[in-house]
Amino acid sequence: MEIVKSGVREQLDVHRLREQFPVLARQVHGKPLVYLDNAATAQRPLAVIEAIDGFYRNYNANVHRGVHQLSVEASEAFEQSRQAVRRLLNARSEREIIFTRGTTEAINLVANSYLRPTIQAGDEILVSHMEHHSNIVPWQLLCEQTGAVLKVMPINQRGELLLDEAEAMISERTKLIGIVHVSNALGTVNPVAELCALAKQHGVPVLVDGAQATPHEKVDVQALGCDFYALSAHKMYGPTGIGALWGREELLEAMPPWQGGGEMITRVSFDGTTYNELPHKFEAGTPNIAGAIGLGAAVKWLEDIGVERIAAHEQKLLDHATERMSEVEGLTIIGQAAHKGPVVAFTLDGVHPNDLGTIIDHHGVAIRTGHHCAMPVMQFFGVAATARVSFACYNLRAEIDVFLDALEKARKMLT
Ligand code: C6P
Repeated sequence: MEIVKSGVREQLDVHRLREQFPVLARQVHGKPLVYLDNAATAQRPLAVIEAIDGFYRNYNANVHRGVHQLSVEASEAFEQSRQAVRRLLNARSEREIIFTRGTTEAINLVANSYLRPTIQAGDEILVSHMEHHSNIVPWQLLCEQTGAVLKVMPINQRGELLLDEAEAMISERTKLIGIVHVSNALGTVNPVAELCALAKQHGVPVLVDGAQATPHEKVDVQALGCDFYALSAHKMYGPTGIGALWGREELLEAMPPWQGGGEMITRVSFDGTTYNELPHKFEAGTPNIAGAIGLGAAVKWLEDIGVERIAAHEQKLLDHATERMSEVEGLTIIGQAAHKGPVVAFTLDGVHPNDLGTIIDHHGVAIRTGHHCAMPVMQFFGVAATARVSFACYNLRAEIDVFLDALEKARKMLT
């Protein structure tokens, strides 16, 4: 699949790539599907669908528990997926990769197991104004229960983090900084490495919400200098209900388990229990085995295609969409950062985004409308909701044109 010519990989053959995604061949309301809701969840390639199917057909068994052949095969596949996630993030060790239900659970794990045991009243947690609710509410819960304080790092009107102001907020009271790598609501790619370097000077750990980053760019947690990194498989062509938390081994070692049950122990008696080693200490109960295997397949698939090639293709789509959408009367793009992922959120004068989304859907085009689980950033921009198109490796320039035709028809109908 990988084509290398004199060291440079060729551009994506998007038409061929699309054949690997069965759902893209379907029609919606009698029109060819144009799927532009990839930030909500991407579609799955055959490699992922078949990996999950293959597990259930051929070697379905519980992991780490049986001596029988099926369990051995399932355990091997499960652990190979952990290795794949380790490679994806360039983590030092597979001991640092904890399977979770997704980004949300990964962040809750850090809130409950890393911060809760040590945080005191008056301590501070910093997050940016553009966070998804999953990087706000777990900290608010913790603050309510402990008297700690959640503080907001400001952004500008383009939707960029104000790094100097953020640095000025870091003090000896700061116990953690949470930052989204790529904003789902604006598309902003945050200067994570710079923020981590600043935080490090103050000895403050940084958790990165990578849900929207891993499908679009090469992530290297060691180069970023962060301490925790959260991801969801379903944003990167893998299944729902599975994701991962990466954490620095020394931090994870020192953290207590956050859920108790099978798998996370070495010995249990009524006199006391000893916990399993990393990463199993944080994986109580039977895990989402098929999901993890699907996630491993998604990582391998991304490696085969090449995230850099995907990013180059998506950048062209983003440029084309931004240019054409800027010409639409009454349309305002919300989120105009200099460095953006393939997301364009917008409002249209006098039109509710939900009405727009419904009409556009009748042209076969799937977009997302609403607050995108990022209400504080909507409040910052003074809007209740936006419409959002978000691109993936299989999207075509021509699909953006179909969307724009549908948008124009909707605009004429609604204004
Ligand atoms: N954003 C969107 O349409 P989960 O649900 O745990 O897989 O991911 C949550 C999450 C966390 N952070 C960011 C930046 C996200 O974009 C998301 C999911 C979807 O934008 C659903 S609201």
